[in-house]
Amino acid sequence: MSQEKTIDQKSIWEDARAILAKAEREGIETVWDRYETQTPHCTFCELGTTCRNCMMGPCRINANPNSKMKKGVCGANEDTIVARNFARFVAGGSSSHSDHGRDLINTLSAIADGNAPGYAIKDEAKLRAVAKELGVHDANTGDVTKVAKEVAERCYEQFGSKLDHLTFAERAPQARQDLWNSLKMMPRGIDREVVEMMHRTHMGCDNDPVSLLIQAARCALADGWGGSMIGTELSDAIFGTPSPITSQVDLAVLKADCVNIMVHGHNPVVSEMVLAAAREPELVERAKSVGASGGINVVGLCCTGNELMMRQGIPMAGNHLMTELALITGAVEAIVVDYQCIMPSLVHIASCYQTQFISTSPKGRFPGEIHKEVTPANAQAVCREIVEMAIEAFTKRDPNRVEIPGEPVSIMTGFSNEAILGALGGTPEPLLDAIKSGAIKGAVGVVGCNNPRVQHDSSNVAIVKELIAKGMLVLVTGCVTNAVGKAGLLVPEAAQYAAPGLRAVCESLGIPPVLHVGSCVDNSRILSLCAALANALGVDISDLPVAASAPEWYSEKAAAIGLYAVASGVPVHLGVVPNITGSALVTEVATSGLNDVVGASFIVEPDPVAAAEKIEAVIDVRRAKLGI
Ligand code: XCC
Ligand code: SF4
Repeated sequence: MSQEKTIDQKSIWEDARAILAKAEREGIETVWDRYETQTPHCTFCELGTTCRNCMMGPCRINANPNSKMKKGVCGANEDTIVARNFARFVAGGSSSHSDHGRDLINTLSAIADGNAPGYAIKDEAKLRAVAKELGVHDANTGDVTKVAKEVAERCYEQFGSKLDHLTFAERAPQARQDLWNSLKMMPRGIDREVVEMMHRTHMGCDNDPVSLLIQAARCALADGWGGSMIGTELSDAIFGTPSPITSQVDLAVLKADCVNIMVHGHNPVVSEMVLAAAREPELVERAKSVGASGGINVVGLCCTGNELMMRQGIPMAGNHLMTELALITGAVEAIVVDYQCIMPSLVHIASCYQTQFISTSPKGRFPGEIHKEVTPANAQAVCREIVEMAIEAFTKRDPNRVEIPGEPVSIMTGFSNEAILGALGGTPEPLLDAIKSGAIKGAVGVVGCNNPRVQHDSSNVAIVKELIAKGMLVLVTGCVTNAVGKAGLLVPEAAQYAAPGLRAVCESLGIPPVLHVGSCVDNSRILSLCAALANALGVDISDLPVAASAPEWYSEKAAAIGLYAVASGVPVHLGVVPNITGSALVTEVATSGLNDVVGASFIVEPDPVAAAEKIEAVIDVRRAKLGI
């Protein structure tokens, strides 16, 4: 039997605990309640040894010597089944990031066609730089709309079957590219790698666990160096490349005297336009006229929140496990969503209040929603309409049911690679010098989600504190951002918690020891930075004193990120055990065998303090090999 967790065991945060108490009082079910009813989980599924890939099954494997269930009906054993399941899981994640990237291409193309009113190319220099990389003729001097159209065409091509490698993979050091080619791991086309993954995992195709894992890595690389990288680069071109800016996190960024609009999901194409509409003076006046004296307050959740925060300084109300709680404050007029990580439970919770749940993408539909499809052509008008609906909802708010706990916490954000290198004088050399001298021991990307298996944000915060105390510069994305922001680690003053060398570097530059580099697709920024550092040093990424960590991950996308990082030569810590342990072979390959193949592997360790030590150990070995 699972044990009911106390409120304090559910989350480390006061704002979360206050609203969890409100949820109990108001009889509203949350993700933690449902987690409890679902546990203990099915052991076969946790081990990864269930297969539903055909109608001779479903099959379950029990590898125990006394068991008769050692093979599925078709004869597949636990190694094949575990590898197939993990591979499909990764394909799901790669698809999500990449299909998001595709929406940016559609938007860029529509801008070039003059069919996207309200959108623009805010960073022409970035567009031209990307155009040059993609081999666009006249990238530097051509007419900007023509260049934009060409960039869109080249990006669409990255999804197809005609290329032998993705263009952005050329950013990786030559040694890494050669390795990918020799392993048949070089990503060719983004859609192609996903389709091939689904094909290979059909009954009676690829049954070799190692071969399956190599294709899974190729599929993940197509995400990191393809779909996600396109998403990041085109978002920068359209909405501007982030530069340092201050903002706030915590539920307290909701304001009692405002029409509160929350954007949730992933794609800035929707959230940027909601923000633009919310800033229209006429709509602000209308909000005031219905009694919202503070006007309109747009706040973010999850990754689209990260996108708006990085570029516009828009505050974030919370991360994954805060999404339900944010609605239970009773202070939200509209939650506007696109896709990914949007719990369907939000529709019901919204219906308990004045909150309008508005979906905007045909790819993200929710029974009980209000659906307002947003396209590049209609976004301006539809987002205006959405803001009007929120203003109307304010008139139905019950002030007696509003509770906004806590205080906003200040943070610094906007650390794109351009901004990081810019702060250092435009080249990677000063950063490399700080790493060589040991002032900075290494760099660790701490990324990913929340998961009700783990006390909310406990591991996210603990591991980052440990790492900076060990002298690691930490880069954060996604839902970890909110965790470390609330912990006070995203401000320059947090340098006091860092090891002396790192502290001195941060103080001289006026930067935090933990840099917010964006949303989850923006993990591609970390890949590009690693590539730039490795190229400047004349080594491979697998030689760099770098690592990554996903302390509280839950999603298929996180698995894709983890695998593309490992396949790029970055060791990855996972704080939640993946469902692969039913195969000794797959577990061995993931946690050690991959080292001999790609120069990095997974470190599975639920305890954050032990995990930080293991990450440090890997980085120490790399430093010793480099002779620094
Ligand atoms: Fe989702 Fe991107 Fe995870 Fe957060 S970090 S729970 S994937 S929103 Ni992307
Ligand atoms: Fe069972 Fe094989 Fe079908 Fe999977 S593919 S369900 S193991 S028969």
